[in-house]
Amino acid sequence: MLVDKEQDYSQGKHADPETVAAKHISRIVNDGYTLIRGAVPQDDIDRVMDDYLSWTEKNKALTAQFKKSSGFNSRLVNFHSVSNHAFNLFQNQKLLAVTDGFFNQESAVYTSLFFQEGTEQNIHRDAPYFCTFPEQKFLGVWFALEDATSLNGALNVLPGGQLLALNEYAKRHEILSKHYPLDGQSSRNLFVGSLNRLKSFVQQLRKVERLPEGAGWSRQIGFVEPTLWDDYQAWVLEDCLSKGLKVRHIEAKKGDIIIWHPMLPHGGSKIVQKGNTRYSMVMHVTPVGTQVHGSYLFFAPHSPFTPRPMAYTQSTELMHRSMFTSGCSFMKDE
Ligand SMILES: O=C(O)CCC(=O)C(=O)O
Ligand SMILES: [Fe+2]
Repeated sequence: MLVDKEQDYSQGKHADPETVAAKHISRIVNDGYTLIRGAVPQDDIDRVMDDYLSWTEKNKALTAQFKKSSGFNSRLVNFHSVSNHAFNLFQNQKLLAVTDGFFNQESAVYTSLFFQEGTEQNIHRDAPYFCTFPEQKFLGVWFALEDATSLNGALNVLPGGQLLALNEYAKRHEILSKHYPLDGQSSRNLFVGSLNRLKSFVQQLRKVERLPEGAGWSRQIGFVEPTLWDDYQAWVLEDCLSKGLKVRHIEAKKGDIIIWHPMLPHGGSKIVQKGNTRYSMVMHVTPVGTQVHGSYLFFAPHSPFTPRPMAYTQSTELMHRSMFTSGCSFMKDE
């Protein structure tokens, strides 16, 4: 396993902010991720931690219901919507220069996850559950709220894996068809699907309601599809390794930010020293107004789908950069 050898762009001749942002963007495109060292002041992180501890204290009974066998809390979804300090992590000029620059558009938080310990997640691409329309209008933005090491579980990435995703519609179709056979009129449906997709794009511009998701398939394809997810991620890993890509382990310091490409395969390394926390927060970032869909679009990109207009909050200048959420909640981790 390789260990990240990050170049520090914030020093010397690279120090001009635009040059720094451009280097990070080019690293996201070419390597699939970048690391912005020391981007968040330590005090700002301490405020987020204080908010988390007081929120879990205030919601003690709820928090207790979401304890894992390790004794730590399950992931907390959209904590940024109840903690201004958490949301402020995103209001970071170094970060916004990169995310806005990558999209060439103003970026916003779609959702977020707050983790108390390492996730030990297998290598995966986020894309099936963050399938934007059009695709790849997404970045994973990960904040180290304390040091993440090989002991408490750091991030693992497969640099270059994002470049292998350019021509994989046939593979997605193959995975889908294994579990969701086409309903007898396959070729006709696919043809109609392509036409409908074109029509749907036009209708979307006109904001008209359209056909249900996954029309043409034997049953409705949902937003979250664990079977399709598992098959797809297993194939992604096999494909990357067979092409010689190597897993890289990224140790991060409290205050570092890691940004990953929409198609970068990544995961959480094993927690070697059990019982240690690894506080971190990941924000799923999209250009303001972007529609985010799920498996029904990712695995059947030529089928019609219902548009999902997304409300991005407009109440204050600050919250303009966030999608409207219905508050924060735990998601059971095990
Ligand atoms: O924090 C980690 O260990 C991985 C997080 C992740 O993969 C995600 O939130 O998409
Ligand atoms: Fe992920």
